[in-house]
Amino acid sequence: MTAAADVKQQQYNAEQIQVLEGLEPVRKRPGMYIGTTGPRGLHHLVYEVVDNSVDEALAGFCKNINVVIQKDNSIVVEDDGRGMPVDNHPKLGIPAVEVIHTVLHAGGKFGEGGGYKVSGGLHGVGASVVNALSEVMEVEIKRNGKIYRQVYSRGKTRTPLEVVGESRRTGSRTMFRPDPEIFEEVEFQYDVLEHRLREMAFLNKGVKITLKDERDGKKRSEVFHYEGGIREYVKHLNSNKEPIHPDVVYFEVRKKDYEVEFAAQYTDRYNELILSYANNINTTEGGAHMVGLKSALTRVLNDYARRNKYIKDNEEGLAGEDVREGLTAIVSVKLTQPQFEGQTKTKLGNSDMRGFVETATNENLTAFLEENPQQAKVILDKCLRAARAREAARKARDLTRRKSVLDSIALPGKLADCAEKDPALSEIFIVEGDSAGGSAKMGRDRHRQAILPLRGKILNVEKARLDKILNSEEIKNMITAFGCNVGDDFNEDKLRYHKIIIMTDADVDGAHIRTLLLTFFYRYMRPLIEGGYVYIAQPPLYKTVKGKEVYYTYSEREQERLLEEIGRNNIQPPQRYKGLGEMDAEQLWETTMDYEKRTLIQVTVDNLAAADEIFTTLMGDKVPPRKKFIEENAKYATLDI
Ligand code: 0RA
Repeated sequence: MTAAADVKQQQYNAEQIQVLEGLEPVRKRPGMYIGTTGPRGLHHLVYEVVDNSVDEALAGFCKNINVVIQKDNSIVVEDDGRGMPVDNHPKLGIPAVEVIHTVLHAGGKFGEGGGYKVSGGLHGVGASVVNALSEVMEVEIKRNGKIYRQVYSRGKTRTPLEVVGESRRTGSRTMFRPDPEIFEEVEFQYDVLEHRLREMAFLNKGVKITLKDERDGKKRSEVFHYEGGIREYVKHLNSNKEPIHPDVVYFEVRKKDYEVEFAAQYTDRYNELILSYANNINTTEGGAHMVGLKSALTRVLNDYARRNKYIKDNEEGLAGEDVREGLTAIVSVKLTQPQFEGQTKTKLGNSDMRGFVETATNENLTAFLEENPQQAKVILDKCLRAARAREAARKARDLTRRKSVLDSIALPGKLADCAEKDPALSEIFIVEGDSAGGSAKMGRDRHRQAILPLRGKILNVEKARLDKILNSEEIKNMITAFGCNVGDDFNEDKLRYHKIIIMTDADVDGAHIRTLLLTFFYRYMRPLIEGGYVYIAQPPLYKTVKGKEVYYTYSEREQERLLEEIGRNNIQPPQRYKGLGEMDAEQLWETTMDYEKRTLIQVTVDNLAAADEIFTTLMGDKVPPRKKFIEENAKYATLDI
């Protein structure tokens, strides 16, 4: 560094002190800003940076966004927008780009931009937080015929903004490497970025996003670019399902301060998949836009059905669930002042969105039905069938209620219940097969562990409606044992065990039964999964005896490592467990059920769209995609939904 530059840097640092202090809290309590310092928080850094480029694209100034995972696990995000502003900030007296990167919540306050800032991840905290949590961050800006560069690290400015070259283009390029002092794991997962970037491209039609992995042995790249936007998103979600009408219903309505986009298509399925977004954020808790949409759907289909004599004057109308059966839909709103509420801040609070979405849907969906009477007929027939099935299910349920099966205190005969009455302290093992069930009953802690053996495979709920599902003996047993009922009658407060543990063999059949169970929970008892009550037990794969020592290992890799460690001589031939049934009661307790020694995998749903895709693929009708999925994922020991 030259002397002049040195002096400049020192002055610069002096002026900076107040600003620099601004990011210390982020390093002290990263969770407050990015949720977690686990993998989710790590990937969140990328979204923060990409969001800024997407905003530039939505403002109409940028078409291409390139994201690269570099060899050293650093990330580059490059766009062809106007370039971040470099002029000195009037109050702080430092370049605006530096303010963006070193002052908390400074993002998005510069320039007019000609549009509103819409994107912004769940936490919407901006580039300064990424700087605070990166071991190095570098920006390069092409603007005013020049190339500017500045380096930051751990929240601090490392070099002044310098001109490093010339260019006739404009744009911004950001590189950052997450700080290993902050994150438990700094390796990016291509699949995770792929999923979010594809979603961003669907939600912002016309924007071209590329993702490239340059790491050794992982080289991959993809382009996400959808002129049709969420229309193509719906087609993508339905690609493994059978749509019952050819056109995706689509409309877009823009007002001064907000806009709504909607796309939908019915399939021959029984479950609904409606994804809602506000400013590109997946509002999993719904909110005003979702309420407006649902009420318009019910209204429009009922009005159309009556006008066209699908329903007679004296007949009862369609319920909300009838008009949503088999529906795949996306509603995406963009607004200037979003209010996010709810437990996970994913519920849109702005009440005027309700009327706005409702009116837009009323008008446009009515127009679609009027203009496409043949498609309208297919849709109405489907809704009417759903209504009749609902009525049949209600009658069946009333019948079983009177017979006091579901609501009674009569627990299933196969259940070996625990003594504990406090659900928070109780757990239930759903065990594959009567023989393993027998061992589990003998080996368990009777005080707190209940056992429910299942015989063979349970019904595939993906291919049946609730009325048929409720006739299945195995499913009835589970519902009664859990105590919390099912479907719309589900009541979390009545749940009798706060850990529901699926224990199946470590083979293909075991995986299949596990998937059938998870599909049932996901479709009909979703709060169980959302509440974190569902777990998967990990039985061992190998037992190895050497001298007096007995070792259990849970994967091929672990077994290899063990043999390296203890040596391969003088061991009894390792026993590979083919199923839980081969273990006696004591072994099952010791390896899989003992609170101290066991490993349980908690089942979570990060992402509704991804989960729907997995269950549709695994349990649906189309064989080729299922085969492909199983081949691609066979290496993973557990189903990560
Ligand atoms: C505000 C004003 C201007 C550019 C940007 C923001 C901008 C920010 C980012 C972040 C990533 N890429 C970006 N591209 C642009 C400039 C306003 C003007 O030219 O008058």
